[in-house]
Amino acid sequence: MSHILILGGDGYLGWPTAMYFSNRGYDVTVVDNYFRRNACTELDVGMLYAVPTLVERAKIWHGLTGKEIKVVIGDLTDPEVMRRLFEGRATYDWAVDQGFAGIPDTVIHYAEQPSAPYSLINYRYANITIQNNLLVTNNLMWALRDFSRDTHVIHVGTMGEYGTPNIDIEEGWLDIEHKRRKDRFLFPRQASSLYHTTKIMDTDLMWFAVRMWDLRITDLMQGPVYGIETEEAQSAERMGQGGRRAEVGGSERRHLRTIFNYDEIFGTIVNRFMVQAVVGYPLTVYGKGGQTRGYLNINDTLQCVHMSEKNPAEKGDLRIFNQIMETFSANELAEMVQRAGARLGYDVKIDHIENPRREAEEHYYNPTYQGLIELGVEPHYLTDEVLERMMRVVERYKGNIRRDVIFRGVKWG
Ligand code: USQ
Repeated sequence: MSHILILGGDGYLGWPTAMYFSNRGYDVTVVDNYFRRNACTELDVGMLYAVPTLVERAKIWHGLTGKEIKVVIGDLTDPEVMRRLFEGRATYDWAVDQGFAGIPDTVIHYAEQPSAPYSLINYRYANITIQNNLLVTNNLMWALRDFSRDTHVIHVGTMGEYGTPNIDIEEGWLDIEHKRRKDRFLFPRQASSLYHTTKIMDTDLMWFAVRMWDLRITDLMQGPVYGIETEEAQSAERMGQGGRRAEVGGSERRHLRTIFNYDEIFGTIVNRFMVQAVVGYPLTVYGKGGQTRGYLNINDTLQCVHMSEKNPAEKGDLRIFNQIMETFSANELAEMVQRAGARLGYDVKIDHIENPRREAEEHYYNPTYQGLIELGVEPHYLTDEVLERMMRVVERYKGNIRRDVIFRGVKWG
């Protein structure tokens, strides 16, 4: 059985990824230091619902499915914590079988501070972002160099590395002809937040490691993700409610849904707009609303990671895919949420507020995103029906939604 190590296994993408692979028969180990939860508490951002700890979630998952997800709680900026995972010295905070899970065949690297606004609150949060993101990536590269050069790394990067250039965005690389000579380079990158800049630096660290040590790495340039339900969380909930495993119970606290943020710091635009629509908060379109990005459903993140795992990069290759399924402007998203809200009986208003970010509000945007489709990914598109379904889930937690965390105005300029 293939062993998958998920760094950042407690996050919005980490936990659904852990269940997804566990459900498909992989041996899964997750590592996390609860950075995201602690930051949410420190900044008092509120979440749509409470989620059990990673250890509790792994126990619930085991109770429902009989499958084991090994859990390590640790800070991967500490090189020893990283290296133990490859040497058989890791201490599991929860595992049925405490034996060494073995050198991972694949590492999925999500263990990063993921918020652009967080990285620009002040110099302290800027430093936390730089320190966490670069040290974790560098520690991983050195652990692979020293213990396992064959392990395939799937790193989740970001489309924001490219910024919004006035030319078409290729998948990671660009062929350049200069003074009649040709070469291939990383596509020019110019991020508009410090967080996104750390992802550029990650790519550089990984590209260096590939050139020096022949590692095999897939870097997924992901756009903003939306969504709340994944197949595993839904079926776990059904099992809990149906009493098939009565000891697990169906109480709201014990569900296996992913962490869901709707605040300005950790919430992404579609998730934020759905929550705003449900509580009658005018949708917070920043500035003119022409900002266009590539978006994808959380279920497509899982598919993309799975397809990348099944078709690993070659040794000595930094393979880059643009991980988006379609593009929308902020205005288009607001109009879609308004229509979906109307179907549920909400009179959704759209506001254009002063943009707290420094970004182009009207720009050319034409990214290529063929590589993952060619590997077999089948996109789920964002439609009014999909939005309506997601908003019905959000509605169930309406009583938890705090209006005061929706907009605080972290200024970037
Ligand atoms: N926006 C609004 N109103 C809001 C929130 C956002 O108009 O209330 C706009 C922003 O100005 C921006 C766009 O929507 O132009 C996307 O913002 P976002 O907060 O959804 O996403 P972003 O800050 O870019 O970051 C998110 C994830 C990050 C990931 C990135 C992919 O937090 O981890 O890397 O999406 S990408 O945007 O392609 O770089």
